Amino acid sequence: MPERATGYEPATDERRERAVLVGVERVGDARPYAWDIEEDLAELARLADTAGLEVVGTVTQRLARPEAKTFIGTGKAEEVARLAKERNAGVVVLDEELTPSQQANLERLLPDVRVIDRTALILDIFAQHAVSYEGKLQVELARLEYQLPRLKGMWEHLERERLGGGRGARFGAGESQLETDRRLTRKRIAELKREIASIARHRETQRRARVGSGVFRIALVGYTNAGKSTVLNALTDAGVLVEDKLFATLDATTRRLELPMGREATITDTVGFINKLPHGLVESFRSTLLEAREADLQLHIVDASSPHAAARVTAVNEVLTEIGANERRQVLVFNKCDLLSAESRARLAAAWPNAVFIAAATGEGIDRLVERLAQEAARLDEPIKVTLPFSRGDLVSAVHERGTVVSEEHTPDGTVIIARVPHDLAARLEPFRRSEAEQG
Ligand SMILES: Nc1nc2c(ncn2[C@@H]2O[C@H](COP(=O)(O)OP(=O)(O)OP(=O)(O)O)[C@@H](O)[C@H]2O)c(=O)[nH]1
Ligand SMILES: [Mg+2]
Repeated sequence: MPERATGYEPATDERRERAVLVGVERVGDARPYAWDIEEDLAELARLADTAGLEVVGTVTQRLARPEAKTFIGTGKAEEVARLAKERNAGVVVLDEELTPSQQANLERLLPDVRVIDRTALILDIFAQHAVSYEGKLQVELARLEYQLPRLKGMWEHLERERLGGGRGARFGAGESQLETDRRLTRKRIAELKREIASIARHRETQRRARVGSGVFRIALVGYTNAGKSTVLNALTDAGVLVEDKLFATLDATTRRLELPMGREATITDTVGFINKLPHGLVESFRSTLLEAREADLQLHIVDASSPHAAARVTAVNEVLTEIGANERRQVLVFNKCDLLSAESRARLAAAWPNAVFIAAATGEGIDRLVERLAQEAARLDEPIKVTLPFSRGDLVSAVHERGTVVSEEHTPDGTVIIARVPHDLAARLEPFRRSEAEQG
């Protein structure tokens, strides 16, 4: 099977490979928070940097619709070729997902460089950052799915080199080699899907156990590098990896969290999202993202210092919709507030009145966040109406400590309390419940 998984391998020596970036500005993009081309390119440059490339130039093109055959126009492709040559770049990165034939056609127009797209770049970063067995399988699956329709182009390229570009190269032994490659790739894809499904079933069993326990479940979601892992570390002593790079976290980590009033919660940190997140990755990481879909609460962490915070909130919510996780209750948390001016903070607070403002790195606002989490957990409390005998002062105290008391009355039979309490306490109070009729 060919080793060129996505067409781009990070340089192994100290010298970073030089890359030219190509951004496409969509004319007439009517999305509510359209991304401007500068932001797109700045993000692509960060992706390229994270993947180990050195950005030596950028080219942009305004397009109403991509060219069917080559995505960018042929004139633009010539400009890219000239710049790549001038800057001695070996790679051209296009900020969109190219179809396999567009990629092959562009490579023909740019014979001296390798052409890769945004998807290949993101896939390579994921491959470099995958740590767990499951994460590695998920990334391999996404890469092979990406690679499968591109096998022909890659093979043709190799074969041309080997046979010096003779016409006959397309037929004969090579063709069957291609068929073998495709068959092996399909077989591996099927194996990976089975293995991932089996791990997902195991996780499902653990997850079910948590659902049944009545513990409040929180999922951290958000744009990559927003500070999700830092928030997890600030709330628990999870000690998970925090890094100033994109997609530092790929695996899901779940920790227990004690909330005020004796409420138990779990909080899960997982893979971050990005604008134009490749669909194949979302698919193969579906099981890891399940927690976001089933949690009682999503804590949506936003890098408040980004001038494009609002567009990123939209991008994250789009991915959540894609995985069917858009109906969960969500609290927006603006992080990195230490980097904000007072004016920007006031502006954000006015635009998002229900959001929480914190700086996870300094600990600022973490108490307020915990308080908010407790309030959110309390929303799921059960209403109860009980009569507690005077001998059960312990239960009366528990209701006061852990629940919200609506009314309390001392009667000859005991203390009659109407309150909202966590599920486990409600279960302990079950023997003392009184029906409406009894209460009179
Ligand atoms: N100034 C400042 N930096 C922060 C804050 N919180 C996190 N950071 C930094 O932001 C960067 C990313 O933080 P992470 O916690 O790794 O972000 P993440 O959302 O988990 O990112 P991925 O796992 O890569 O998607 C790190 O360099 C953190 O130190 C904050 O409150 N203030
Ligand atoms: Mg992280």
